[in-house]
Amino acid sequence: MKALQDIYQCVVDGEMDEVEGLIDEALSAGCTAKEILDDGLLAGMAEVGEQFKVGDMFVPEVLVAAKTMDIGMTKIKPMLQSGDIKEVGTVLFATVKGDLHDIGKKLVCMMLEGAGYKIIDLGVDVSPEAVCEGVKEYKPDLVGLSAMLTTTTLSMKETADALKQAGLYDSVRIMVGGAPVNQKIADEFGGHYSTNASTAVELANELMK
Ligand code: B12
Repeated sequence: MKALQDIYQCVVDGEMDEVEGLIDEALSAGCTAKEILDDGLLAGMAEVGEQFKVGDMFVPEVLVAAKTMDIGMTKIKPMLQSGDIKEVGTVLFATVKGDLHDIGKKLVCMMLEGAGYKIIDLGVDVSPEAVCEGVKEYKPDLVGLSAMLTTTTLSMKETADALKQAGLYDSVRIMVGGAPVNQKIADEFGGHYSTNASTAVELANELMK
């Protein structure tokens, strides 16, 4: 559909002033928030990823595309969350130390919030010590760690080790995700891996049982 194609192109071009208006147009044209997310915003970001990989886009352009995606996600967030949800658990989230990527993590947080979880997001480049402090302060049921760089997947294990040393490891279950992450990496520290924001909700529900 043209309205969704326009949102896709808007993300690729990093037209951050246009995205909210285009989302309104898509909604008026009958698109659902889920379609806007999947076929507009996420499809656009996937294209950005492809162009970045082959060297057709560079970091500054990727940043404005990411900002555009972020504005779009904030706009549709209330539409993806149903009104009357009872709280099912608390998840403390962090992008691990050394890593600044947060779009995927924000999306996972958004979906979990929509499914009734209370989210505490510590942000990006979060040290193992800061995660330990967060666990002490907020007493979450689950800890969600995100990493998008092969190198920063190591920070996940360091975070789990820090939780063990602080005697906090057994009080939480650790969910992990991000493009270079897999279950094999997660197995190294007793983590639970999930591929995307939808399956993350299923995983969280499973871990809460
Ligand atoms: C946007 C982006 C950036 C932006 C980030 C902006 C932001 N605020 O996030 C900027 C420009 C800052 C950036 C910088 C860099 N980036 Co970058 N970036 C990307 C890009 C293009 C898209 C990532 C994205 O947002 N995808 C969309 C979201 C929705 O998907 P996602 O993040 O995968 O998240 C989903 C799942 O992974 C999962 N998930 C994610 N987290 C979690 C957590 C849990 C608990 C669970 C269950 C699931 C889960 O669910 C999410 C939703 O479905 C990727 C390319 C790619 N193919 O991924 C490169 C990419 C990740 N970047 C890369 C690189 C190399 C860099 C830089 C080193 C570049 C440079 N030379 O400076 C720096 C590193 C900065 C740092 N220290 O972190 C490489 C990493 C290679 C590697 N394997 O190590 C990639 C793969 C590009 C490439 N092909 O080379 N980047």
